[in-house]
Amino acid sequence: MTDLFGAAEPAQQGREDLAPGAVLLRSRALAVAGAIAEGIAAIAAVSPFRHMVTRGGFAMSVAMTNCGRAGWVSDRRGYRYQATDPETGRPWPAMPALFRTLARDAAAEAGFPGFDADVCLINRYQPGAKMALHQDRDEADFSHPIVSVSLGLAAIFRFGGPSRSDPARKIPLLHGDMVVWGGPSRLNFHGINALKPGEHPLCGTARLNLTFRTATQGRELPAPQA
Ligand code: MD3
Ligand code: FE
Repeated sequence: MTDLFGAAEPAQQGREDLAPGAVLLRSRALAVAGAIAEGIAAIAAVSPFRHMVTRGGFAMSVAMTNCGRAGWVSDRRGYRYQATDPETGRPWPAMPALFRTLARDAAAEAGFPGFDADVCLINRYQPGAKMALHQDRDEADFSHPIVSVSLGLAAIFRFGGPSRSDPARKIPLLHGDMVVWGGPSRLNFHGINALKPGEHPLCGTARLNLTFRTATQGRELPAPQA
C-alpha cells in the first residue's frame, strides 16, 4: 500500500471478531504469501484453473482448482466433493504442508484447536468475477470451521446471517488476510462483489482465495462418475 505521497504504508494487522465464531486475522498470511503463490502455481500446473458450470449450465465467473484428499466440483449433476479431478481423471494434487499448517495455526488462534483440513478449494478472480450470496453446506460436518486466505487484489466480501434476507455487512479482504468461519457463523450467507481491475505485485490482475475445509471426515467419497 502507498499513501497519497507515495510512501509505503504498513499493512494493518491484528484480530477482529466479526460475529460469534467468525474471526478476521488481518495480514496473518503475509509473511508466507510468496510461498503460497508458488504452491498454487505448482498445483495449477497439474490441475489447471477452470470455470466450472452450475447445475443450471452456467459457467461460473470465478476459476477454480483444488488440492488435498478431495476437491469441490460443480457440473450439471450439482455440487459435491470428489477424490479425482474431472479434468485430469487423476487425484487432486496433495495439499502442501505449509498450507495445512497455516490453516491449523490460524484456526487454533481463533479458538478452534485441532483443525485438520482435508480439502483446499482455490478460487481465482479476474476483474468482473464475483460470487453470489450462498451458504457452504456440502461438507460432512458443520462443527468444523472453514479457514480462508486472501491474496492479490482486494475484494469486497459480503457477510450476511443465517437467512438469505438477513442484512449483509461489507468487509474489504486484502492481500494476506485470513478469516476463520466457525461456530454459529458457519452457515451464514456470504458472497464476493465483482472484482475491480487493478495490478498487484505478487498476483498481477487477479485475486486468489483459498478455503480450507474438513469436507470428507475420512468417509468414502462418491465414486467419480464418467
Ligand atoms: C462465511 N469463497 O469458496 S471466502 C467459497 O473469497 C467462498 O472466494 C469466497 O465463499 C472467496 O465458498 C469467500 C470466505 C468464506 C468462506 C466460507 C464461509 C466465508 C464464509 C462459510 C461460512 C461463512
Ligand atoms: Fe462460500
